[in-house]
Amino acid sequence: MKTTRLLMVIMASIAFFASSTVYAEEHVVNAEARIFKPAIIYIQPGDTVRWTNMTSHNAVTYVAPEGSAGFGEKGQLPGGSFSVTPDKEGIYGYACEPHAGFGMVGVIVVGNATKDVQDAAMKQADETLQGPFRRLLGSIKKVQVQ
Ligand SMILES: [Cu+2]
Repeated sequence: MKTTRLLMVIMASIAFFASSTVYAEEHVVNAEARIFKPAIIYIQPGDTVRWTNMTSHNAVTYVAPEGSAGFGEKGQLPGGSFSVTPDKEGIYGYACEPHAGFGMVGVIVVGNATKDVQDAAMKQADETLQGPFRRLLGSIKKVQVQ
């Protein structure tokens, strides 16, 4: 009887720690020539995005969910590789500033991509983006809504 109870406590502890550590995943986006691959990624809250091969590129948010700090403040994310954990659920549209004119833009969808979430991101992009950064409108439009 005592052994069974101890076993249950151990099993519950393992389940608790497993659930708190297994869920955070890392997703890799590679800079290939002048595109991000994959251009659209779908992640869960708490997941990390790591960009690789970024020596001559950066990744700066131009569209972000309301209240989000975004990332890549005006080119603060250059270099070979770096990681970001988006702070809010929703759609992030980012661009490589030197190559935005070549369409080097990407989208991160955190959590559920509903039509409302997509519409809000499209509205923000339409109202705020200029020049080549408007290419993000097309990328956000390609997000698979649930
Ligand atoms: Cu670039």
